[in-house]
Amino acid sequence: MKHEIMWWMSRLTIMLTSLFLSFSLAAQAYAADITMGAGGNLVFEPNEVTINTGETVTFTNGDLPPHNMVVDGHPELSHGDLAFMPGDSFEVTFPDAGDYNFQCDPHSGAGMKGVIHVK
Ligand SMILES: [Cu+2]
Repeated sequence: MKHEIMWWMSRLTIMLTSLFLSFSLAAQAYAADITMGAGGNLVFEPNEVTINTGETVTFTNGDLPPHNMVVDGHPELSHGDLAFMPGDSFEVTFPDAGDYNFQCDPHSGAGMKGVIHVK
């Protein structure tokens, strides 16, 4: 009986450890945060980031919404829907290496553009 309890406890430890590891691996996939309209300026902040293949960038509204994020030549990576409320956010995962130029459609004329380098 005592051996059985020990066996189950070791099984539980292994399961909890692997659960914890998968959470920390998932957390690592969130590579960068970019604020749209940071500090009341029509900019992406930062407007240049470097991530690894398969990592995710989180775009969050700062001030002066609405904003969106359209990647040149990559509609599948773009988030054309406008985010209207301060604090609204969306995530984009970049599965392939390359340099991705992106812009906010309503504010590209004001220079609201950026680039993501995916290694
Ligand atoms: Cu904008």
